[in-house]
Amino acid sequence: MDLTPKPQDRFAFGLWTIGWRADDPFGAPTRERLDPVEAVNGLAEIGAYGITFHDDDLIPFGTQAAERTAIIERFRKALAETGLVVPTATTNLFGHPVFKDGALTAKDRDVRRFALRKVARNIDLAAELGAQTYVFWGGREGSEAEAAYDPTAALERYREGLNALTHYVKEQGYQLRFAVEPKPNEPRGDILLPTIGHALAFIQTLDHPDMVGVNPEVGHEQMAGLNAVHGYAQALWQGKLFHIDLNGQHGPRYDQDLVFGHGDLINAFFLVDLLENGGYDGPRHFDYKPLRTEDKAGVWDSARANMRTYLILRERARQFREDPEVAEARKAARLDQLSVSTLDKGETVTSVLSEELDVDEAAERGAANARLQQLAVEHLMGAR
Ligand code: ASC
Ligand code: MN
Ligand code: MN
Ligand code: MN
Repeated sequence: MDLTPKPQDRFAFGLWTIGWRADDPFGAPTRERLDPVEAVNGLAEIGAYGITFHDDDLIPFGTQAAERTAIIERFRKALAETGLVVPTATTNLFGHPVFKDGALTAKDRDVRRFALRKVARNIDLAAELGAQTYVFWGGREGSEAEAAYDPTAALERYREGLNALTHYVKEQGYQLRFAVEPKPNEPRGDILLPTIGHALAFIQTLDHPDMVGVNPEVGHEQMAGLNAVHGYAQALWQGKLFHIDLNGQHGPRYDQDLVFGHGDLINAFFLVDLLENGGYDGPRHFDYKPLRTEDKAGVWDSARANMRTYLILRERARQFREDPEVAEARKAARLDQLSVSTLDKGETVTSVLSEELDVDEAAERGAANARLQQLAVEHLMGAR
């Protein structure tokens, strides 16, 4: 099995992932800041094709203009030297205390106007660096105190903000699409657009719904107790899976951001199967956090681990689909029938009114699901 990542695999990492200093609510950072140029070089070395960033990951909040230009030039030079690309960028609208009660949906109107400027400025940079997708993760867009909140008004402000920013992108002539990233909670007690489904419904209310899709994160759906594969599948089916965050999570608890596959491995297997066979052609972007226990070597081990897991699962999924016993079990489970329309062309409900079914006989038919699932698990385990 060839586990060497290639540029055509389109593996990408956030600068904030390998660069995470591992500070948590209970403890100080355990690692030094990672220089963005070192990040670019390191990612190129391990076979990634892309790097993504929040504005503040690259250019610390409050950096003056001359210094900002110098940082960008240094970064750009490293990209040119390594061939690494920036497929995606995003805005940090959660770190600075000014965003403690929201950004695009803050009750404080001055903060909302500041947030718009912060996004627009980084959109300019993203476009300059050739990004195709711009992500919106509304970490602080939410509440803990219901009495001090108005979710309807907040949704209206979220809509206004995203509309204004799509207008801005069009005015500037950029080729950027937006991707909204759902998350149910953390850092807020409750976050707006908590799941893929909420985000998909919200997007349809925007001025330019065609420009806006989703950027689901495996762990975020699992925090909501949902099946991530089904959420990604619905987004893909609706033409809205613009971008993805891959990582690992163990059920509904704090956002673990584990290495891809280090959480629910069975769900990860079926997710790779979906992405590889369902027509997703965007970057395979990892949004994970190297464990707080790790030193620099451990950080790079964990970065490689994400790609290795993906490549192994891709190969296992391929073998699963090529196994003749699986093909036969899929047929026995009537998976092929699910792809056949219920009514023939030209038929209406009236057409079936006179039909009869022996319901006792039909109710007795086994669905043959268990055998197929075990075949999948055995392929996943490398037992076949
Ligand atoms: C993002 C994104 C997240 C958060 C988180 C920040 O842009 O996709 O999940 O920010 O990684 O720590
Ligand atoms: Mn997360
Ligand atoms: Mn994410
Ligand atoms: Mn994250």
